[in-house]
Amino acid sequence: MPASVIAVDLGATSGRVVLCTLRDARIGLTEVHRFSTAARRTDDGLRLDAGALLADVQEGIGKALEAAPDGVASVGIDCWAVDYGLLGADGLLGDPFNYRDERTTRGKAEVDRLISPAELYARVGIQDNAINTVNQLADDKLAGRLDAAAMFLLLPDLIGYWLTGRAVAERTNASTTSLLDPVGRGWDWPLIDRLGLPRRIFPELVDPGTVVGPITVGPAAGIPLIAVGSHDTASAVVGAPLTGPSDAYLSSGTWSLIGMELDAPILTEASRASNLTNEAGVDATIRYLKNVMGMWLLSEAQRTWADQGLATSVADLIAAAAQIDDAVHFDATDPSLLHPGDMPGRIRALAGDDPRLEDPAFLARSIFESLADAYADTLAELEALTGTRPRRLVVVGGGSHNALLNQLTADRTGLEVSAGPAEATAIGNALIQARAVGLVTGTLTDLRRIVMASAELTTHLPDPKAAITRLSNEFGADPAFVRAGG
Ligand code: LRH
Repeated sequence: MPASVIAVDLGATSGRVVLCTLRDARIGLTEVHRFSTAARRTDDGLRLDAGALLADVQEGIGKALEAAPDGVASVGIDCWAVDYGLLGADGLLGDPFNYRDERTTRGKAEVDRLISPAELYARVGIQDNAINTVNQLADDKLAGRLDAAAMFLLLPDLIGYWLTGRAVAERTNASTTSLLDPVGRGWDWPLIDRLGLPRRIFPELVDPGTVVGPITVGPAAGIPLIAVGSHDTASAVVGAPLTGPSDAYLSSGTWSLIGMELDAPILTEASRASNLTNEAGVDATIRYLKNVMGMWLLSEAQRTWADQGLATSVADLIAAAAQIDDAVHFDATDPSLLHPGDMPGRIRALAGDDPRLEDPAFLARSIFESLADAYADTLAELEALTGTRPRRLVVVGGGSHNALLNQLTADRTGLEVSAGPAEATAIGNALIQARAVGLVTGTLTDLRRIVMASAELTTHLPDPKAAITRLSNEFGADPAFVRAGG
């Protein structure tokens, strides 16, 4: 049996195909193909080129096979959540919409008309977020786009269907539709009926680790496709080096997903008020987390600056932001920041129009400070709602390279921050395949031991001076007074 598997990881800005090799209880990664996954603004909304995604996935699989002289045991695909394709009798009914399209406002109004947000949360436990599949499907219903639909497939399942001919809905991603019962873990049929969505379009649910079937087309024909944690965040959590239930995680990329791994969902009104979500995790865990806007704030600001002729790189912005110790703070979970458009302008509107925000370095610093605030607030909510005090924060994903943000996070939360691996999603994807084909065995704890043995992790400890400021803010004391030991 070959010791390698192919992880296809589709992120919101780029996709990558990674050859992952398991040897001596360690995992090694070789990225063989990287490509853009960005949505395109068309006359008919913000759309994804699903055909181009498939072509890049096939190209990457071909390159991975060339790089694996002993062959590969399997292939697995993960992708960002909530987006999907509708299939009719003759294939795809138009290019899939992206969740940042404004249509979700219409769809959400329709969902709110048919079921109150409180009742919906108590049933499915998913955050109230315009991007959710349920809102997108409601818009499709209003536009008549479901009439000819035979099937709805979330993006990784859609690509899997094109590769194998078998249509399934992998559970971790299916939970982000807001149409899954988080306890019984099946489609919530009474809810689907109430929303006027046709039952016929919902495919059979499968768990991560299921063999979807042999790939029938392209360079990997004959190799099995394994359903992994096909929601990228589910795979990232598998690949996060958590050492126990009191380790919190932050999957840091386009979004910042900050949360804890639980055994059972929390469906209370208090949980809804904090807008924490109960997404399905691998091995029937619950990913209890919050969506914070993340690096999108910076990348979208960079796009605005580029339109104004100002080229900036993330590395330069971080370096410049590290030289500043002043910032304005805004709510990095505010829904007004979701859609594409003038990000500096929207942040200025949220942060009281401070003219210093014209300076990219000051804006970057303000973004990082505001993200760290949101992380600290969320950790406090997680503690209150789970009854478990987070002991350590494990940051994974591309954002784990941002040492300034890691340090601000340690200072603001008072927790040890462990950073890495940046490729946790591909690792989590690969480990679930490796377990399914028998290359490794064990629980998530065992799989995470492989991550810890393979990755270089960096630790950021809270600065004692920041701890004094934090405590004095908490207790309302004057920092000078605290310092004087009074
Ligand atoms: C991160 C992510 C996140 C979802 C969003 C749609 O890539 O999957 O977990 O909420 O994208």
